[in-house]
Amino acid sequence: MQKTTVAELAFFGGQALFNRLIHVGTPNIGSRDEVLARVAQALDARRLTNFGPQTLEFERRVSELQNAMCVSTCNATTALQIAFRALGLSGEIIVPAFTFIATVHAIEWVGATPVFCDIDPCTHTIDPAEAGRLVTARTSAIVGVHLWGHACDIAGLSTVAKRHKLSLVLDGAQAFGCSYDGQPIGSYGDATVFSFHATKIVNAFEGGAITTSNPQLAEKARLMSNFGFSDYDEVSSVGTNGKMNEASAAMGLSSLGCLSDFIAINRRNHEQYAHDLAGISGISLLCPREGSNYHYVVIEVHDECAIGRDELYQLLWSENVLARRYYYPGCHAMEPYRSLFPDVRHRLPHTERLAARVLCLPTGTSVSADDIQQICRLIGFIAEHGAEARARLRNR
Ligand code: T4K
Repeated sequence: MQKTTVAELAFFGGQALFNRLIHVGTPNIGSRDEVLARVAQALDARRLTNFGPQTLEFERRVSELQNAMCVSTCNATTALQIAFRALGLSGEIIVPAFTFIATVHAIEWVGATPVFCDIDPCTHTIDPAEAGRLVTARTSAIVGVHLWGHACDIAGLSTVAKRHKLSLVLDGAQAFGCSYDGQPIGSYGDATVFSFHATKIVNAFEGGAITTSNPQLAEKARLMSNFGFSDYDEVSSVGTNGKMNEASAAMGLSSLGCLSDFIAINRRNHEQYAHDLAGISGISLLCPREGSNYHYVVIEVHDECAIGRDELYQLLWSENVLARRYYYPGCHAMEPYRSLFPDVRHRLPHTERLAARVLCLPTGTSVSADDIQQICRLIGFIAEHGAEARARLRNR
């Protein structure tokens, strides 16, 4: 039931618009039958992990799709840590502050120092010119993040990395299925890391991968993901347990088979949001770069909007629309980084501005056209009656 008065908003005592929770990140399930059959195969074969046949098949499929070598992992955070260790990174690593915290934690975890870089306000991805200005004698790498499922400026970053002889690692956790300049996204940089977490476009319950065109790096990463074992009784490097298991690979393979359908659904949803949000004063929708997988629907709530981002967020949650403030307040404003680098926010104006304005809206296979229409009408209603809603919120 759409609202006709502000008093009907659920936050003020009305009935919630949806009688179920609508999340950002509800998993795409794909073919349930294929997943169950593949898990049964693993059980029948009693081969559950340690590079079993389904994991190897998953790696082959990823490798074909990305036109690069693939090392599967248990998640993307571990994949980032392994990639950084395998590349021998140390000292300072330049990274956007506007990303999921895992990108930065992985740098800190391997003992390097994250150097926060601002973003391009149009694409929300790392600004290569700013990255260039942050290079010092201690810099070993730049980490670009393909945020929201669209590519960062790989050409710009590659130029800076080449000029200063730095490694370029690309965090493609959100970007499986994307392309850049017509090529699969995983074929760029020294290494790209993907996530196959439940909330990602291709999911393996939990999972990750490193893709690279460098065979020595792939070999090192592979050893590191399995404790450094090079043979039954031989360990040849430091390592961790970063292996993917067979149930995850089963889910991942089934999910990969649906990738083009998932992208098409995301794209259709995005187009509908663009249509249904058009004309709402003070709200804009991020237009993804060419080659996107449309995995996130990202709006900005501008100062001209009659309602603030956080107020809109609060009102949407009461209606069971669980929009997310990714990536608020920015990695630099979370511990331990807030204490380690208390002054860094002054050189991150775009990050700070966006962290206060951005809202991600639900999309993916669990969200219908009707859901989107209702969500957009609700946002339009709140924006239109923003002054009254705001006054009521303040008086509570
Ligand atoms: N780099 C980047 C740029 C990343 O975005 C990520 C992860 C990583 C690295 C690290 O990748 P992994 O190590 O995770 O492979 C979620 C995900 O947990 C995280 O994987 C993802 N990025 C991040 C953007 O989103 P949270 O803390 O927001 O997750 P959570 O639990 O709030 O889940 C989101 C919503 O999804 C929930 O409100 C409900 C729904 N959901 C979630 C799960 C797990 C379901 O409906 N079913 C489920 O099974 O981080």
